[in-house]
Amino acid sequence: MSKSTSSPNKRDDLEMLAALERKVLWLASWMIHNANHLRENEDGLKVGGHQASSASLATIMTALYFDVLRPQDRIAVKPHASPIFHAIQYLLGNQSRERLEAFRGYKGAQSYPSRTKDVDDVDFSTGSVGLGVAQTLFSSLTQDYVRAHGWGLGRPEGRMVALVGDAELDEGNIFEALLEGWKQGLRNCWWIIDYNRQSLDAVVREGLWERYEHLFKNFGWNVAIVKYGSLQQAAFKEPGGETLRRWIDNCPNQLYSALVFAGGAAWRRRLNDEIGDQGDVSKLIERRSDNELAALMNNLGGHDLPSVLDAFHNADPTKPTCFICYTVKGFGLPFAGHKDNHAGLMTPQQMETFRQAMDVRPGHEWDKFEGLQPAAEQLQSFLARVPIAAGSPRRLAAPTVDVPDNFAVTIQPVMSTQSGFGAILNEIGRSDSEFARHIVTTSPDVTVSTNLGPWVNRRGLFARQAMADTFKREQIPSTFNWEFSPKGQHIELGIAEMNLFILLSALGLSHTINGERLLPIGTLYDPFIARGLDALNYACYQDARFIVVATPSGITLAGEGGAHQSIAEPLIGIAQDGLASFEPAYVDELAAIMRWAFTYIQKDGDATPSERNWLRDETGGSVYLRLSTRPIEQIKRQITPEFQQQIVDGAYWHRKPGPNCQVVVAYKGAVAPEAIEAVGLMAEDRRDVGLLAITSADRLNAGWTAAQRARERGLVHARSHIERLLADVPSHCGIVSVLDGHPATLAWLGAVAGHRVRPLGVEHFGQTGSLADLYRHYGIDANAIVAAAQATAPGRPIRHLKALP
Ligand SMILES: Cc1ncc(C[n+]2csc(CCOP(=O)(O)OP(=O)(O)O)c2C)c(N)n1
Ligand SMILES: [Mg+2]
Repeated sequence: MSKSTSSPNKRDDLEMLAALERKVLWLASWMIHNANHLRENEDGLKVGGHQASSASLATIMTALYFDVLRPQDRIAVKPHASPIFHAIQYLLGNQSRERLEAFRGYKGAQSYPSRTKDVDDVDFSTGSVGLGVAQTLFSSLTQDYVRAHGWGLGRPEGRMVALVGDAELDEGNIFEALLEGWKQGLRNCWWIIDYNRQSLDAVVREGLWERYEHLFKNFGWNVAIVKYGSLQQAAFKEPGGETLRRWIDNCPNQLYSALVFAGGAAWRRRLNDEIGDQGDVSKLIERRSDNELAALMNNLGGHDLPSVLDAFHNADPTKPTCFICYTVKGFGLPFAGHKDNHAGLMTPQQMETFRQAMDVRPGHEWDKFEGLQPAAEQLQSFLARVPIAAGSPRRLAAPTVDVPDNFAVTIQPVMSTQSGFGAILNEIGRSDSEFARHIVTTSPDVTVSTNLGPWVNRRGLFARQAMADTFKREQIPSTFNWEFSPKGQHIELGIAEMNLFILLSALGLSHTINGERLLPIGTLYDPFIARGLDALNYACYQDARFIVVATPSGITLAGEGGAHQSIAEPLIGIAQDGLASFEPAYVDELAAIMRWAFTYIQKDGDATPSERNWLRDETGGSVYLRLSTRPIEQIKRQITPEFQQQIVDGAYWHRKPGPNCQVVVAYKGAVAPEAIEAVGLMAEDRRDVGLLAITSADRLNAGWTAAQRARERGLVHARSHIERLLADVPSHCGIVSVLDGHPATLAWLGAVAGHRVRPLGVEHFGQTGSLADLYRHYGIDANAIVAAAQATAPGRPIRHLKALP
């Protein structure tokens, strides 16, 4: 059957696998039933569980986990196959009965496999369909990157495997990834399609497998079609077998599903009606009882252990492979094949019948080997021998990379944060330090326009095969040296922000997957965060670690055009879990933040918040830097460690307000010059005006929330950074907040200590113009700040205030 040494070429092993397949299906079904039964009265809701979706992968996952996978392989399991996954882990000793009993409940086994919330060695989280699939592709590229740089060569190469629902292939991000995989010479990647021809609502279109086959082949993949099980293959060799095969091939998806659901007698009626008068094939049908006939017709390749094992063990290792495995949604369960089965749950009566069929005694539902034919000791020793068990737990770790104390950067008198970013990386790029070597950058076709050019010039582009820069070879002058080599440190992506974030997710998990740490930085235009947002969220959910640099941003990009203006991103920066966001105004602030960020993305401590800022700095996370192309006059100043800390905590007094302060201007990012100008304009008419520089609304807000929660729990002395900063600001003082982004980003500042606040910002977009035009148009220029101050902090008329248009 197989050429591979690890394949179960012994009959005994096949028997073991068949028994385990039965057990896996039972445990998954019981887990779902049990959870629903226990909890349906708690809140009137059933917890659900996707019995049917799980069942269609029972055979394939049994073959993978108990035979095919090796410790170095990594797998993304289709979200709704989570019960099967947990059942397998339970059998392997990696999952507890308590957690299975609490399936979908608080601290129980998760509804969809989760790297961060499950305990049973989930390689890649899944849930938002399509993303886990693409993650395997980018993880394979990451593995290539790591090995090409001479790391991790002591470990064997792993295959990155995705179990893919057929309807999951409707997600566009999968095709974006395919294209990128083709460009980068993908290998070591398997996508196993659960071709049950059912989605959530529907039965899928006819002939999709042909489109998939052509498509994958076009992108350089091998395609293995696992259509017929071994019973069917044997029947096709009987007289009349070819007629049966033709009938199966021509049977529409809807009808096949309906007949699977209806069972043996229905199959007989239909087959007799359509091919029953054709001699040999009639005899072939007649020779079988109803049950045997149903078993034959249901014996699609994806439910036949010998067929799937054969396909997996014979895959060509030099290419990525797509397996199209024919399956039945709900296989082995009473609603198998029914188009409404997606959310279907077995009734207590059906479960009882199933229990009896599985030879499970009441009270022994969780016993691992209950009702199985091979002896328990045999099964236990088989499980101890399965290849994947040799490497458990498979989550790896890597030491942290030291970050220099300071980033040397020559700050020009007038400079934008975007060019500051380019200059800082350029300086890092000069060095041959371990730190510089571990940085990997990537960008979806905006490498140069986000200022990564100088870094790429120094460190080169990555490709497994070297490729010279033709312009350079032809001696045509160019600012950029575009040479690809296995040593390059920039991964050039096509214009697809989903790919950017999924690649960052893969690079940012390298320490746990490859045991080698990378320091990934991705750049893109700020508005296009929205394009890749679900993938960014996914990367954070998996706890991947990276820095994303978004530039240009806001309406400050002025002439770049209305379509590229971003408004909501600062709110995303506040709301996105696992992502600390910053929007500095000055390059020295940026350097301080970047230095901190490289350490933060490597942190892996517990979640105890620091008493200083009430942030979870020891836990670490990823970082989002919102930068700007606007050159602004820099300030000559010393960044002391205390000052650096304030910048990182989210704010500092640019101009500390006096005791009689009437108004504070709180600004964030590129509007710093307007805020400064406004403070100057009202200096004569308002007392002790304060100027608060905000570098991170996100961290200020998170610290404030956490400190309040801590106080409510009894830690009466808890104080956050923003509470300390505003503590001495008199309560009658008004605050005008301003940023190039949605005003709600800073509107909460008034709630910290009960000040009136007038939040300025951008709520509408799309207008082109010069910077001055746009700031005036949207109301974030100095005059708008002064007008807001006049309204918020009444007093004598501010004489420099011009009438507003
Ligand atoms: C991005 C996203 N959109 C929608 C859903 C809801 N959803 C979950 S599974 C599914 C389709 C299931 O079809 P398929 O992938 O064929 O798996 P099957 O149920 O057949 O096993 C949908 C729409 C989701 N999880 N993620
Ligand atoms: Mg499906």
